[in-house]
Amino acid sequence: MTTNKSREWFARAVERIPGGVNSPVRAWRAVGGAPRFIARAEGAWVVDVDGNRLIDYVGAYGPAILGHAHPRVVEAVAEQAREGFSFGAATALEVELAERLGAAIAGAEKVRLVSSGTEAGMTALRVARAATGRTGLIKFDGCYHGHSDALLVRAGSGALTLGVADSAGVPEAIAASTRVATYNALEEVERYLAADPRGIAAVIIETVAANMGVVAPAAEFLRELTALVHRYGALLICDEVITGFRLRYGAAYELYGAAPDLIMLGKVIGGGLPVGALAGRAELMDLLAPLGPVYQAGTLAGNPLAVRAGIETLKLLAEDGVYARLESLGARLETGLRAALKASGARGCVNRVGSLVTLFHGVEEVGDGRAARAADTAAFARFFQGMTARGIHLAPSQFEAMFVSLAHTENEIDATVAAAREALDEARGG
Ligand code: HOZ
Repeated sequence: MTTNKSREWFARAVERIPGGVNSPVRAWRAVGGAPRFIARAEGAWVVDVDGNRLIDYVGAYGPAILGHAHPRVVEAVAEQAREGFSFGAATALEVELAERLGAAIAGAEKVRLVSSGTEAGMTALRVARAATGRTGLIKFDGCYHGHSDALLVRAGSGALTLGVADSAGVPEAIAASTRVATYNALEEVERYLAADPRGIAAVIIETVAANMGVVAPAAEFLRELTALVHRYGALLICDEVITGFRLRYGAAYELYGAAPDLIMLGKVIGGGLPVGALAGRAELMDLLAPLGPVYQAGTLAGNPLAVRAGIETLKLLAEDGVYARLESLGARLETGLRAALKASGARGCVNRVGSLVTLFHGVEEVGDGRAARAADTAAFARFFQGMTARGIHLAPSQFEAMFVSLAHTENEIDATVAAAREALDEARGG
């Protein structure tokens, strides 16, 4: 498959855009070569500027749960565009989305719409600090909550892929307020809390980690974490930017017995347009301006096009059988990838929760950030090249999930598994 045009565009891109990309996760530095430039996408497929069609598992890093350009979402956005793009004023649409989120998520008594998951995280932390009068934060190694200063410590996603998990430019004093615990290790959280019982404002966690590859919370971990955090008067923030409305209609934390005070949302709730949200208990959310003293704002917050796309997406996700279908497609991919690993004799393991899947190379089991970092990234790079050559579009990192959508069919999953089998054989020199 020729990729000349992608390479030409990349050569132009690097002249004007740092690294040629507008988000580091899109770079191919960890796998080698020039990134594919995507011209369009439909259903489970993306088409690059050279005209190659590929089965897509990037899924826009999460939003594309219906597949790309679902006709009903396209129509809703087009209809809204004719009414105007942005007003800088309150709209009925924002109320409708906030009501839908509130009805679907226990604990989302009030909702503030923002434009990205990063803003949701930054605001969550500010509210938590204002509410508790404390500054300390505990996060988990390998979890990623956007790129605000305090949260870019031992971060996952592109920061992990590119080896900049502790970003330059974050003031030492801010980074020092963040403690990092091992995902699934309750005793480490307890140690931090006991060492500074009145200093920790919040503990923030991805309900299911999906920015160090997919790592599920251990049984009872989130329930026990909730009790522990509250015992010390701190707040629990569940980051549901990836998992919200992906693993069930609502927040995933309800599957695991957690009871957060604040909830971060994004991705699916914007249907592929820029939307994030902070939700939570009313008395905390009412600390936000204009009611309270915590300032947060955004020219495009609650943007009508984005909110309309989100509402239409949620309506489609509320239909019967949606999450059973995603579970069944995810399970088929998991089983197929496991069989491909076994048949090729390659070392690795497959982690899956619902429609989030990761094949870790070179390791037998991954349950936390340290185990994820032990994965064989060189083997992943070879696998990635084999998959892209066979028409399978993966994120260019061992540490990003594969996102299965409702537009994928059994045929596409099976073709992916067949490609994986060949790519694994090839990567081992078979
Ligand atoms: N959480 C996303 C990927 N894991 C972020 C996407 C991005 O940084 O562009």
